Amino acid sequence: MERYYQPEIETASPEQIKAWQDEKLVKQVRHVWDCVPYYRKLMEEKGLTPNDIKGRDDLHKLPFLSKYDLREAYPYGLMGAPLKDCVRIQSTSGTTGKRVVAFYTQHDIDLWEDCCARAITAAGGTNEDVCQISYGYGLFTGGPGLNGGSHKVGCLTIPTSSGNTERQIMFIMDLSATILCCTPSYAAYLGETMKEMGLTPDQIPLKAGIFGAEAWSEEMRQSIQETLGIKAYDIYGLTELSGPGVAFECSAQNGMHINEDHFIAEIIDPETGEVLPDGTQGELVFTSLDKEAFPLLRYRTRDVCVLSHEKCSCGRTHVKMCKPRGRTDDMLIIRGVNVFPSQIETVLLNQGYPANYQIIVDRVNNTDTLDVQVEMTPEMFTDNLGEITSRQRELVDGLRSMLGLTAKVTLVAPKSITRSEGKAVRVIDRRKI
Ligand code: DLL
Repeated sequence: MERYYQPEIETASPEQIKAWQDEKLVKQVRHVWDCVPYYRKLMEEKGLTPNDIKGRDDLHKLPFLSKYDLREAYPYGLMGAPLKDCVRIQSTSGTTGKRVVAFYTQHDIDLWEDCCARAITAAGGTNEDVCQISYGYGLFTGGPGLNGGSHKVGCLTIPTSSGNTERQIMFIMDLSATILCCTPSYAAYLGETMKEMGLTPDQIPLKAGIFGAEAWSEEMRQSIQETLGIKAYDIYGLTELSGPGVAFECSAQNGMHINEDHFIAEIIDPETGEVLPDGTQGELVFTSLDKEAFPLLRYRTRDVCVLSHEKCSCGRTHVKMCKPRGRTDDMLIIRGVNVFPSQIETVLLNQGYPANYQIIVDRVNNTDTLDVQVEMTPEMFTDNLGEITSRQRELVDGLRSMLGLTAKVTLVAPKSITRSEGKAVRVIDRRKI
């Protein structure tokens, strides 16, 4: 039986959801106009006033916000509530320039934790569960967000934070943790370590995992599910909008429901800004409807995604987003070909390799080079050169048919690629240096 944390919201009719969004958007635009001079100016430049926005159908008229604006307005310029009403900041590192700093009132934290509680409940969590949170705590939103959600569901919460793998495993085993929350790359590492310790899936008490904060393929899901003997659920979010829980997966495990009572999602053409129809791939844009302290309208995430309004078997009615296929700024252009790291991961895992790899891009004699370093599993490890060469050739062929590019593949010894405890660093692009 499917369980919901807030059934009346999560299974509301599309008409009801639209009515909520219409009403909240009108209020939010007024709030931003009154409290955020930075955005008011952007609206004025387009000749808009709050009266032009009568509901969701007018959303496309509003100007976009992007990381550029966050940097311009850093730190307080996009704040929508007086400092005295704000109780928290969270922050994430950007690849360039200033860190992103987001603000929260107590109301904002409450709604954020509700979203995380919905995600935990969708993964089967109840107050009978022991939920270990191995996302980082601190400025990163993963730990604090899921911690709050876990409390709301009533789980016994273990706030281990990330790192100290031995202690993580000790707590999972000693306290019989049933739900694990961490990045998928760290879940894979925990699984690998437990396997080496001789633990079989049936000896591991975990039943579900809530993994996100970075891209991970379906193949990686299968592999984590098998090693840990769990169901692995995806969770999506970003600091600018609150953190984890903007969208989460349900029992159908094929896309994440976006919490549409709090966020309106759009897919746009990243080049032209034009709104694209359902089922078309493009850049994901979010409007937050209830945030008081950091009320972003039409925020461009740079995540490449597809939305679907197809009916879901879990009974939830909120729109689903697919696993992000990469970021517009993650996409590598190698010899003119668009390459997402997730495509490379799919080929590797399909051929039985673990998700421990690194992609090194360089430019030699004015030509881009793509070098994929892949770890062998202990079972594959051999000093038979012929065997290694033939394995490498198989991977080169697989990558060529996926990407239309010839890559150099180097097989490396098990455990030789550094493991991450948070978001994994998969790509080293030396062309920028
Ligand atoms: O990563 C929030 C989070 C914490 C989400 C824990 C899920 C679990 P940021 O550090 O601001 O916030 O990074 C946000 O991470 O724009 C995506 O590019 C990426 N991302 C987040 N979740 C997923 C996911 C947190 N499930 C950025 N799949 C986003 C793929 C994800 N990418």
